[in-house]
Amino acid sequence: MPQLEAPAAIDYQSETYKDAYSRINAIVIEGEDEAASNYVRLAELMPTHAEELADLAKMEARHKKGFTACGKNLNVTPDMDFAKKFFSDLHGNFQKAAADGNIVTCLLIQALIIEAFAISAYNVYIPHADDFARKITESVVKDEYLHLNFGEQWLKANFESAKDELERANRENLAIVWRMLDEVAADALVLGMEKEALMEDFTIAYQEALQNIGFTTRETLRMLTAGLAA
Ligand code: Y39
Ligand code: FE
Ligand code: FE
Repeated sequence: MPQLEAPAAIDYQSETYKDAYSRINAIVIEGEDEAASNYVRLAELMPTHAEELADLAKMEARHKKGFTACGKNLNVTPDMDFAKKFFSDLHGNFQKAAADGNIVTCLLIQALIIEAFAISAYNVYIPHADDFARKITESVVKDEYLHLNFGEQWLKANFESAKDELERANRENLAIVWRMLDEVAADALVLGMEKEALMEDFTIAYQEALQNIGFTTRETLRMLTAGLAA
């Protein structure tokens, strides 16, 4: 299969770049906004971790501000309607799990899947970003590792009781991420981000998180393929 290659030099003011940025920037702004509310919701569901979760929510709100500034800096208006649709399935699943008090599913969706998605996207973006956005994204991605770590630690401590729900939630949500990646691949490429790299970095971050929680390599491989086949 022929590989699409990212262009060597990027013109950040070209109409093509700004058009793609209007959707990717919106996705990131909306993602950070939903992440902030997801951690506020988790704080309600996990009273013994409320303070730490409130801190994570504050970080997400700060990330949203940073990325909003990145769009303004390029004179781009983010397409927020597109971004809301982009996240609607994952967001709906999070809200349903929260309403049912399924903390494990909430953590899998926000703290593992969405954080691993953010970590992969930001790391792939950084080498291709404009100077202003690069500095912001570099500081944001450090926080995202803390968020992933919060989910890992709690799920590791509760692994035996969480295991079945994790496998089910993985089956129900991982395929959504692959579809989201498909939907954004063409715009991401305009920003210098290749789909293969995004998939690879996401898989590495997510699989490593599952192993840190207590799944064996064999189990994580099965979980990743279950998501692909769904
Ligand atoms: O925890 C977080 O801060 C995550 C909400 C942010 C998600 C960002 C999602 C980035 C996807 C960008 C897709 C570009 C290929
Ligand atoms: Fe964030
Ligand atoms: Fe985060």
